[in-house]
Amino acid sequence: MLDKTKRGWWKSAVFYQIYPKSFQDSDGDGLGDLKGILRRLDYLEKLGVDGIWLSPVYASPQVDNGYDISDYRSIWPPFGTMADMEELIAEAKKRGISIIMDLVLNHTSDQHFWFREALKGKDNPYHGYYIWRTGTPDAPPNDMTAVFGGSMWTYVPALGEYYFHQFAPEQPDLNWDDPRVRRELYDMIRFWVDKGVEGFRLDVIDSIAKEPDQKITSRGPHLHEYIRELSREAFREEGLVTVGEAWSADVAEAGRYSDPSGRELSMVFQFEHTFADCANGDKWAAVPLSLPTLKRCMERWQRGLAGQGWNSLFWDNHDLPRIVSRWGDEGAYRVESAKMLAIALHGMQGTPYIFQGEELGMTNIRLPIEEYEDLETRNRYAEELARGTPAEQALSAIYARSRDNARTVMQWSGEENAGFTTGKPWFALNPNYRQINAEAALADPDSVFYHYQALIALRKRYPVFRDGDFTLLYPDDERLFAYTRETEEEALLIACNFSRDPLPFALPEKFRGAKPLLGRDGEVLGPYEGRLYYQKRARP
Ligand code: TEU
Repeated sequence: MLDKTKRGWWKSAVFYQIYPKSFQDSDGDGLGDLKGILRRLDYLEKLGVDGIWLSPVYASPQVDNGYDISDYRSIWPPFGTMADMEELIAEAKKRGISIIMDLVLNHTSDQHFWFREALKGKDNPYHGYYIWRTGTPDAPPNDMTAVFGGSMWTYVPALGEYYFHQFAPEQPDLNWDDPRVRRELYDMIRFWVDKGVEGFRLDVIDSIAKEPDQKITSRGPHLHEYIRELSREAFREEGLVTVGEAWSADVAEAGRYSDPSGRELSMVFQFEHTFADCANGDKWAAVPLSLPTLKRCMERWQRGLAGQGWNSLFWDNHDLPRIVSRWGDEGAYRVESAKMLAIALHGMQGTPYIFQGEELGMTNIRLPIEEYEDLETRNRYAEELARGTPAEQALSAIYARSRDNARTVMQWSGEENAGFTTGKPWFALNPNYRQINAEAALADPDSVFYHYQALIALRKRYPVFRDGDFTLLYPDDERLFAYTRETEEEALLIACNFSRDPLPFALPEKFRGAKPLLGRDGEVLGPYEGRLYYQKRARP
């Protein structure tokens, strides 16, 4: 059992991300909820995870599925009550599972009390909680385009002002330069710490410091000052784990966030690796994966943060397409590729995050365009058509990259609605649920589920997973991702075939005679086969 009062406990931990709306419904309204999560804690305990990153469950109009918060201190009623939240925290803790809440500190919903007040007038005390510029209806302060499309500025005629929003107009950015805003947010975080929450995921934390007039939307000059203050004022307990979402982070910046002496965060989610199959850094411009690009990226992050800071490790989350469909195989080698991808990721140094359904090898979905729910997806499709892109070309980009790929409801069984709800699911259910579901996985000792369970257990058993030095092998090979992790006492060898071709693989000299801890033995890696070798070394 990990001592969660000590800094760094998360270095041997594995976390699980729940997107509450799509995880488990308990009352038949077709929406996942807190009591549903409560019902699935034994499943998560069996998997062996040490914490749950819970995507937002706060009161919200749900324009962006909860990433538009209207009250940080109450629960969105369809998800349940505060008593349900307190019960979930307590029951999870009994199972050695920490609750890690998702904090959206960069912006609120436009329905938040603060913004409703701010709209009342320039002299309202809450007006300064947001970012305003005087202007005329036809001339926004500048031409910045919001993440979900349209201008980053929305005009309020009654005020003769624009307000700034990096995302939807319903998500006005908070003004972190106002110390009152920071104090309000710190107090709110302490409210959740006092309820027993043991960690936080920080939405777009790199954007809290910005200079909109210079078109700077992240990594503004005060960023690390604000994060240090946030940590000092709100994340006081040594054992609180914090992970900041930082799309703009490079290795050096991630080292600043996660350097323990800097007293900022435990780690960040960096996204460089998610562009290894994108043209020009555009997630919608899908191209075949360049494995050497991915490997070099992973090598840079592994070696760049070693001894400095700490890596998060993930393939999937609620914003990303599912990794089996993206870099594995949806067909004959789905299970094999899901296991291989798990080995490739979990063998590295860092804290792994498993997104709901990843442990089952769940896949992407293809829907008629009108059935997509995500505002980013819908806006993207409309924009593409408006600029003359052929519909089928626009749709194929959505099939590959829509965030809705991750938001299909969790596949618990082969029964109606995959056991997710007794009502009508709020969003799509992948028709492959009859073959891909938790019930079938638990009944199959060779399932992806038990493979993840084994990887989680290995991370706790062998210190080399936490401490081992990373060395990339065969960097230019287009199909093989192989690396070692070594300490004086132990060594790992990971060998993953990212292709459907059998791949000759000879053990490196130092591993001669080693037997795989996970995967098969032999001198050929099968299609999408992953292997993990472990070696105890005599001290020199
Ligand atoms: O995501 C930040 C973000 O920018 C992503 O939405 C990303 O840019 C996009 O998915 C790329 O296509 C965080 C949350 O994870 C996301 O769900 C929210 O929509 C967003 O912030 C706003 O809160």
